[in-house]
Amino acid sequence: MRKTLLLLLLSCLAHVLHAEDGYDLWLRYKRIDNNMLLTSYRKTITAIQVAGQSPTMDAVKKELEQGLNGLLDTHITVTSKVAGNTLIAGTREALTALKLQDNQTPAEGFLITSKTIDNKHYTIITANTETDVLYGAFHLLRLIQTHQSIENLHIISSPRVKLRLLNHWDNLNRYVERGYAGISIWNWHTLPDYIDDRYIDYARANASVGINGTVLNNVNANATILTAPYLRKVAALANILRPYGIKVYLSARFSAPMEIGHLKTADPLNDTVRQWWQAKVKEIYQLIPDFGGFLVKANSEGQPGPQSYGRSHADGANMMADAVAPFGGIVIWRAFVYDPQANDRFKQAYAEFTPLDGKFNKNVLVQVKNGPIDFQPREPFSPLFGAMPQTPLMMEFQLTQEYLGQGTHLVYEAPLFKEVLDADTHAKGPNSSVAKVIDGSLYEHTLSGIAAVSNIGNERNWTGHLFGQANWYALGRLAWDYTLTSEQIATEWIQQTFSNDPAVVTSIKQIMLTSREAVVNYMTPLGLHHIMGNGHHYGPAPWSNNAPRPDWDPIYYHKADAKGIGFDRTASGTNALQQYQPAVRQLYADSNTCSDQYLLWFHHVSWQHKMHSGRTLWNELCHKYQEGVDSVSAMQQRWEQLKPYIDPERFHQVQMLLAIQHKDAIWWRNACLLYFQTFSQMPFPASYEKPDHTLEYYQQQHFPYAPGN
Ligand code: BDP
Repeated sequence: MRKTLLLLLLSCLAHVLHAEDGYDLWLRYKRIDNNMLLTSYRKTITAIQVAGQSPTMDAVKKELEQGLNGLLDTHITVTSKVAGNTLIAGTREALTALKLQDNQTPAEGFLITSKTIDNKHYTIITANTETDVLYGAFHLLRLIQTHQSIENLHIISSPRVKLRLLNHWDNLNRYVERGYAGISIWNWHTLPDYIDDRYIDYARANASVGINGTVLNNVNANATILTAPYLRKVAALANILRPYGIKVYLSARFSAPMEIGHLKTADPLNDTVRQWWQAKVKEIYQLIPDFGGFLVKANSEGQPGPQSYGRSHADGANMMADAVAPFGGIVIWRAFVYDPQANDRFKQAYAEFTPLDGKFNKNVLVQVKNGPIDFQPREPFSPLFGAMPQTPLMMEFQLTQEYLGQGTHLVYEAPLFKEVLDADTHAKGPNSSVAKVIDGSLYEHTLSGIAAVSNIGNERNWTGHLFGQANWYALGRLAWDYTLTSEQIATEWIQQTFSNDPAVVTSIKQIMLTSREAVVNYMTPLGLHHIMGNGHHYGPAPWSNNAPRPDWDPIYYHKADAKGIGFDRTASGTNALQQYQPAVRQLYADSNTCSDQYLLWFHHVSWQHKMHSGRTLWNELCHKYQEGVDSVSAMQQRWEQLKPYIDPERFHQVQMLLAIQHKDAIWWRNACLLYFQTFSQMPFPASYEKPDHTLEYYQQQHFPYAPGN
């Protein structure tokens, strides 16, 4: 009781001093609130020495100073003399000059080690590159933020994946497609002259989790970004991000040679077109010598592409790859394609891309969404993973929660990412996980990458929902090391963002770790998918049947009728299952053995079908929807109990959003079940709360101004 009161008092005091608005993300650097640890940290590090001078080493010094001054509540000495109890950071080369080099420095990544020389204690961060030293500095700060001992360190950490990228879907007018956190952080109007502090803090946050590249603009690209005035703006951002090891990439519109180059064609095999791209690329590299390359969405959802000229995706990608190759650039070509004529959208990307395996240039990666449809709450892994051995495939995840409750639902996505990365493709026998395809190890590719559609906007706390920050954080951590568990990542994030109090950590972790299954259950349980509202994708609309294309309509996906529900993708249906290896196919092929999670992804199942639980499918569906709602109630209750331990601003914000999430979960449950009941004609089980509105009521809800559309 006394402890609670004291905590309350302390938290009030902290509030007066500095309102917590979430801007500082996981880099809050608050004074260590454990005196024993604080004393030990202060003893271990009394000074810092940063070897070498450069914009990156200046960033290392600034971050260590800011971090240690805050965490140790001290004024850390910056020294140039080697004295005891010093934290020394520098590249291997710089430390050789100090006679401190260590031959365990990894080729990529960093080494943090404690050393005693002449009875003096040193903590040394070293690496081959300055950026890797910066990653090491952030790692050391993380150790302190998460209350770990730093007296006797020997840490070697190397990234598993080379390209760790954010994809901004930001338009030049600052509107963010599928963005729920305000408008774009890139203020194109005031660039290149005005440099918002936010750009620097964005760079710090990314570097702190190892993100090393960013695609600044929407894949539905506007060619204007490739004009000279905009390239100068891009160059200004590249200059800010460079010291933090972040390369800039651009989404390129395939028809740019026509739109801004005034050519008659964008045919990738036309010489004038090729010359246009070569000149454009030269212009870019003159401004941005370390420009990363292009991301391209082509012949997808109305975007221009090589197929308009009878050419293949490989022809298009290679033409651009040829242009960037002399400068060390790459092309990331998206595999997100589907055709309204096809009988199953699931099969499309595989059908179009597998025949092109081996036809892409060396500096092309094909970027594949995690699942075959589109970032749904749960999808089986895309069958392309493991099916293009000669092509480096890059993972595309979505941080912005287009299909996961958008800006108002708390959904921790690491379990979703892990589920996909850990899935076994069986492409080269067992243990051929998607992660091994992605990191290049399965087929010995040197290029490898993970990208995620950003959830960042200009809202004060960056991501709109405070817990969206955890997804950004998790993306970086997993791209660096996908063997980390969702729980480890959540723990770190909570400790840095909220508190190291074990009770607080356990409780928030519980909320986070149950949140993904909750959203699956209250939106699309048992393998349902794509049953949200058309266009804006907000809320349930399983009845929707009038989109401009059949494959944008929910009825295309759930196929509910008097007999049952679900999409038959077995041999008796579209046979999409054929695209997987036999061992994977076997997991899903039989509706009696297929796991509940994927049942309606692959089978049209009778309402009376007996589930593993012993319930009928109909009752199981009701049960799952109810379970989803109940999970959100449990999340709310847990959050309420955290009130004394969390600053009032962030507590209240999350509290209000959880209330919306609860309301929305009930809405999803009721709307979906009332609609599916028109087919099943079966009663709701007794345990299920009766809907408070009619189906017609739900069908009449319209959201013309839902954000992000
Ligand atoms: C869909 C989004 C759409 C994107 C598209 C894409 O609804 O806004 O443009 O993906 O990834 O999920 O290109």
